[in-house]
Amino acid sequence: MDFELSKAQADRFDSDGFLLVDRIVDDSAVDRAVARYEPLFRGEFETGVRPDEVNWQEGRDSPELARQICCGWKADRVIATVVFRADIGRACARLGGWPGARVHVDNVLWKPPGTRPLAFHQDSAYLGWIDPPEMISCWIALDDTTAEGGTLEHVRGSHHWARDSKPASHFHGPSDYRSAMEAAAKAEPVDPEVVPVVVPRGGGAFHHGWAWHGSGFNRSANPRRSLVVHCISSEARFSGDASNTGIAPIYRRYQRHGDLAMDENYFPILWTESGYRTAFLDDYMRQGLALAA
Ligand SMILES: O=C(O)CCC(=O)C(=O)O
Repeated sequence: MDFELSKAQADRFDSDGFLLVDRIVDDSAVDRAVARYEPLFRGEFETGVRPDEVNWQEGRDSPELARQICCGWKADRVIATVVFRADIGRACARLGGWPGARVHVDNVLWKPPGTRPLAFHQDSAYLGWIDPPEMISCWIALDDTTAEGGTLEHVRGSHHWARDSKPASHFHGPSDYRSAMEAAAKAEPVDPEVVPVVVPRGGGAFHHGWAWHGSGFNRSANPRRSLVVHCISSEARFSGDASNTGIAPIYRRYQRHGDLAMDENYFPILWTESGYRTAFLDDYMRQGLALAA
């Protein structure tokens, strides 16, 4: 385990709702993950398993839109070599105040030059089907990021705003991508301070599930690729709320009948303070490293 948060970083996260970090993973991890982007978005799934959400596929979707896949780890063991890192789980658990962290989903994101925004939102607004509906995310830049390059943007202190937003009705590509956040800021009322995540490749940002975030047009000449590990508490369970909002229809398929426990085959535990980690992860990562070698 390499990445370790300092107390000062954790304190900054508590007050801002996000934390920028210059290095989370090394260059070899970045190179490995980037090499899988083209095949994944062509629909070539190394394990033979389709990711839970394929929001963009070559030949099917508009080249103007940002490319997104959720749960790339199920389709590609090389992607899993980053997503399943225990140090990322430990950092998310510490920031969440949890005894441990498990993966809810990953996001494989690719914004080529000229592509459109992703709407501002609060991640926890999508989690009514999880108890507790809390998330801490680790967003890893796979390219150096710039403010004009469509990088992720956070709003300082917005995790303290009202926790009543709804999942975005138009997530992929809206020109007015900040509008829901601006309405929420007006209701507070506060003047929102938007902070772009400008970091070298391998760096990134952690964010709180109630922090408002999104990203604008990629107006640069360079791609903006990133890999996000969205963690929930190792103790999280299904909430029993059968409403159909947000992403519940996709992920509640993994709930066993009459049982609120989250199955580690689909929501694996990365790290706990007692030393527990889901059994298949290390072998799965070893296989991914061998494939990438
Ligand atoms: O990378 C982006 O543009 C959006 C990422 C995001 O929404 C997230 O990490 O929660």
